[in-house]
Amino acid sequence: MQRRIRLLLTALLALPLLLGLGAAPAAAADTVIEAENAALSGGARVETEHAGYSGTGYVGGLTDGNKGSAAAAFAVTATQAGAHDVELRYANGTGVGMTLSLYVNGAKATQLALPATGGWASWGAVTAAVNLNAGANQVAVRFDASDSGNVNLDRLAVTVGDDPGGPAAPRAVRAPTCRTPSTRPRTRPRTPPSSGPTGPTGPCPPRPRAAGPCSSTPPESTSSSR
Ligand SMILES: [Ca+2]
Repeated sequence: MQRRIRLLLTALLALPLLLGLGAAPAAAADTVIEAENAALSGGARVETEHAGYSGTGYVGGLTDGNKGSAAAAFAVTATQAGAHDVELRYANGTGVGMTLSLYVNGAKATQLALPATGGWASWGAVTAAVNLNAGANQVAVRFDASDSGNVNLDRLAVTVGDDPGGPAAPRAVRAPTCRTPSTRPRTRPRTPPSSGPTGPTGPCPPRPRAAGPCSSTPPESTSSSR
């Protein structure tokens, strides 16, 4: 009998996994925009020379000759305002770390550090946390004069992230605590009560009355629960 119960419990525990409801999946990007579909300017251009890109190509042209002008602007629609993670997939075959600048709605958000990826057909990704407006936003990757550039851009993925800069998340409401015992030393031992709460802390013990937990009001005359 015990074995059957154990088997039943095992089956019940495995059911969500079988249905794909188990561990939370890795956060899927809310929006993925291929760089080749972004608005390109300043010499940035669509290329397909190096393999491994997603979509139909990648954006090149972020070369020294276009320093200070090359840019790819992505139209990002956010379902909610606040913090988002922006992941840029890129290739840096120069062998050294490079940088580009990330702009959100025209304001510089951060300078992206883009480590070498080991080759032009090897792609890596960096993630930056930015705040987006609800609705339409422009997220732009620019080769500023202060950047070293010289990388290729494959795509941008945007995911709703934690919200360090936004309004504080509501704090969990603490469970009501039961009556606090007096801290005064007792002069004589107390006869244990026949019923009712005795523990100094922890969740409220079940009470037979209809009144809510830890209610300080006297119970109603009716003793039946509603
Ligand atoms: Ca691409």
